[in-house]
Amino acid sequence: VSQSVAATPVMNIDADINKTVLSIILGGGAGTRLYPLTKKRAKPAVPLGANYRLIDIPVSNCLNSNINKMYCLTQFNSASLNRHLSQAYLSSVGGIHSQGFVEVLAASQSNVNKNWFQGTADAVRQYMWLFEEAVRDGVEDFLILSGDHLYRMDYRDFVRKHKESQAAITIAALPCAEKEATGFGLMKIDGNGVVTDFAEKPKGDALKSMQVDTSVLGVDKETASKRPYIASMGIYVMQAKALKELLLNTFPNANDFGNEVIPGARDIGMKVQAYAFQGYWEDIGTVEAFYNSNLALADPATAQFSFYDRDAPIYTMSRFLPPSKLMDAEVVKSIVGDGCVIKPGTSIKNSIVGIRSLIGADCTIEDSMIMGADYYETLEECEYVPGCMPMGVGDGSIVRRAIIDKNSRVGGKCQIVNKEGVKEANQEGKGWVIKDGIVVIVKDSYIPPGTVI
Ligand code: ADQ
Ligand code: ADP
Repeated sequence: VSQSVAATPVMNIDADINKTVLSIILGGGAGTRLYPLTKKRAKPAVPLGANYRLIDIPVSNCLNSNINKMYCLTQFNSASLNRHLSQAYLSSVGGIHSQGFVEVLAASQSNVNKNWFQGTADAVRQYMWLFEEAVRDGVEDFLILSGDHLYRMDYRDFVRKHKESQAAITIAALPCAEKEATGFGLMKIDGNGVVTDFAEKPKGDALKSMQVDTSVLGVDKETASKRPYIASMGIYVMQAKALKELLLNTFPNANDFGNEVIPGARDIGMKVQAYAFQGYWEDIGTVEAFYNSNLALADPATAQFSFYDRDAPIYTMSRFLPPSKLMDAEVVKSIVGDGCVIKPGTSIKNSIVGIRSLIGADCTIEDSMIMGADYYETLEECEYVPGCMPMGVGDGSIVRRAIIDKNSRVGGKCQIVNKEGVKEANQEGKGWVIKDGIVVIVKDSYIPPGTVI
């Protein structure tokens, strides 16, 4: 919209969004659900879709929505997360004119409380003193996001609806099926979209009682009958002054948004509004959901999220890697990241092969996510490793239904296939864990040649 056109109030909200909205990304608690992917890194740094990291999703959504002030709250600081954010985004958000930033705030850095964050609301409370500085500079609303969601959303519409309804809190919502409903915060809303009832992860009768006709969200009758619950996406716009009041005065001991602050706000008569989101959205915060969503990206029949979007690209670090080299390999329904080398005779199906992956000759990789490596090794470095095994997958290995985390060395003629078909196992000492039947090779592990898992 050109500056000379008289702006309506609605356009002002959009134009000013980079001054009036501060985004707060909840970057992960104890990190148990995605463990062992979070063993050596903060959750937002977990690799996604061959070239990306989880944090790229909310940060890109913010940038594409003209929001350039972002804090990411994590339990601990991670070199890779800070490096990734500064290298990927500083040039686009920083600078004297844009005054934007993407910064990691770790629990122990707080000057108020040296404890770990006790939950999502507690994490925001511990940094309220810093967010208040943004409020003094003109921020009116906080956009609270999660670090482990896969979706594309224009937050401008979300913020605009929030402003128009003058709600204290607006919750992004979508219709959801009975099977998943118990894992979410569920709502009932009136004809104006005002939340009249909110229950966090209810079970049994309490769950049943949250059933509604979700056609109020604008979906067709058939979808409404298959998805009879209104689920919170855990994504909120909150008035800065309302949130301060809630966290510091009304509920000073509340640790969680979903369990305590949101139902509490409604109970004390604050206006809590639902915002109907149309489109694909997935919480990928468990190993199984993470694995399934990654693999789904590679298959056009199942892919619901596209990285190929001209108007709303997903950004990441520019690594200046060479193109991938495939030497007489068969690659079917797979995504191969930058800088990989795949040797002859290897077959890759339904898989994600991440940056700098080295895959030996005559390997079979199926239904797997190989995350790749953070750097290329030199021959000297490799000599310190027993058997001089390079990072990557050695010749003649079979990998099926597995996640191989970064910088791991899987020797030649290994079988990473969950041979005994177990659901859960923990062999961290040996460098692997099985979760939901998926073998996860822990980051930096060494799996000797011939190992069968
Ligand atoms: P959950 O995702 O189960 O439900 P929670 O575990 O509180 O809620 O996590 C929300 C987000 O905050 C996640 O991205 C998580 O990693 C992060 N987080 C958790 N603890 C944190 C901490 N101490 N510090 C920093 N970040 C932390 C929520 C809502 C539900 C909603 C679902 C949708 O409570 O109502 O339906 O999200 O997925
Ligand atoms: P993450 O949080 O993903 O575990 P780290 O914070 O441990 O990542 O750092 C990974 C980064 O460390 C890589 O980008 C790489 O530059 C560097 N790195 C780690 N180990 C080595 C090594 N042996 N040689 C060179 N660089 C390394």
